[in-house]
Amino acid sequence: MADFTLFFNPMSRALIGKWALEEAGASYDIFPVEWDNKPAELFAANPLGKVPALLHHRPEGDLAVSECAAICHYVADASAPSLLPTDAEKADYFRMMFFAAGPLEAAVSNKAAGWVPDGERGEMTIGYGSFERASAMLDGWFAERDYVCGERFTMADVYVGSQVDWGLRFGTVPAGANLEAYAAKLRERPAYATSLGAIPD
Ligand SMILES: N[C@@H](CCC(=O)N[C@@H](CS)C(=O)NCC(=O)O)C(=O)O
Repeated sequence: MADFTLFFNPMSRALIGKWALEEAGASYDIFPVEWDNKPAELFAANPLGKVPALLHHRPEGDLAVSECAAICHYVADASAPSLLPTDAEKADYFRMMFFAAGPLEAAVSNKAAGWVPDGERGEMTIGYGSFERASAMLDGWFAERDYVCGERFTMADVYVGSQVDWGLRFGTVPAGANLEAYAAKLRERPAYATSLGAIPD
C-alpha cells in the first residue's frame, strides 16, 4: 500500500496536493472524486467534502489532512525534509504560506465574486485590506526573490506558486514581470509537469 491516498479531481485545487506529493517523491494512490457523487470516504477525511484531502496511512491508523497549504507542509514534513525551511527561512516560509492561504485567497475569491471591502473602514477591518494591497504585496515579494524563501525552492513554492500560476492563467492576479518570471521557473519543474499529467499506477 502507498503511504498516502489523495482525494482528487483533475479540475480542482487537488492538483496542488498532487504537485506536493510529486515534489516530495512520496508514494500515493489517487481516490477519484466526482462532484455529483462524492464518496463517504471523502466526508470522513474532510467534513467540508472538498478536495484535496489526504490520508496518511500509518501503522497506528490513518491520519487525515485537508486544506492545500496544510497538505503541502504536512507532506514535506513527513516525506521530504529538504523541502522544509531552514531556521533562517522559516519567517519567509510561514509568512507567505499563511498570507497566500488567508488574505490572498480571500482577496482573489472576493474580487471574483464581485465583492469589495466597503470604503476606508472596510479596508481597515478586512484582513487583506484591498485586492490592490494584497496583489502588490505578492508582486513585491517576487521583485526581490527567486522563490518564497529567496534563492531556494521549498514546499511553500508549491502552495504560493500555485496561487500565482493559477492566478496568471485565469487572470485573477495582475500579470507582471515579477510574477511571470516566478511562474515560469515553477512550470519548468518536472514534478509540476507530472502533477498535471496522468494519474500514477
Ligand atoms: N480551502 C480549501 C479549498 C478547497 C476547495 O474549494 N476545493 C474545491 C475544488 S477547487 C472543491 O472541492 N469543490 C467541491 C465542493 O465544494 O463541492 C483548500 O485550500 O484546500
